[in-house]
Amino acid sequence: DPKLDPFTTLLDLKLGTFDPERGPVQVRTQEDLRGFFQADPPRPDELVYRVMPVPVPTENSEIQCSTTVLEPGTVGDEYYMTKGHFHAVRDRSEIYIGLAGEGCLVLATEDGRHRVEPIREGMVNYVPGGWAHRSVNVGDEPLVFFAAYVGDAGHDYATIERDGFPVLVCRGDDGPVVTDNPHY
Ligand code: S6P
Ligand code: ZN
Repeated sequence: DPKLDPFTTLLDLKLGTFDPERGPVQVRTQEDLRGFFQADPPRPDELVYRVMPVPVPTENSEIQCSTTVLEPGTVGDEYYMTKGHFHAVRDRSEIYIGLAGEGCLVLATEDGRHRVEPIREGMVNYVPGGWAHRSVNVGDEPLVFFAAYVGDAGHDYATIERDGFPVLVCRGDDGPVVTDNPHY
């Protein structure tokens, strides 16, 4: 017998909000990102991003989805970004769809390969299993994207907190600059 009943929610394609909301909104402040940015947070209480979830059972047979709204800003030279994670079950994949703003998706494998892909309205990013992923807001407006991923993927933040990503995305005089992470 099916485990779930069908449901429908309305996604605001500009704001990334769901109506009705399906689950508790996750809020991440500068303080929550201490240790992920190179610099200490200058304004610990300031909002960096929110995740709006559509919770379903965390099983391989389901598809989780959520939207992320990442504010514009910097800590030191680094643009506001998500913590970033590997999926706890390493081979689980994910799809992002850009809804608003201007962003970068930084991806890395455990053996240190990396890629930087654009996130923009209408762009579909494929995140294959085995690639850690972090989104970065390189624009002046909120970066909004929709994500769908395998239900039992889970999140491994500890590896990123310890090692970081191979590259940093920083504000330069003529826009974003991708540099090697000296602490990786
Ligand atoms: C989940 C997916 C996104 C992120 C969200 C926040 O697999 O990749 O929904 O959870 O963008 O980023 P993070 O790294 O704090 O989970
Ligand atoms: Zn993910």
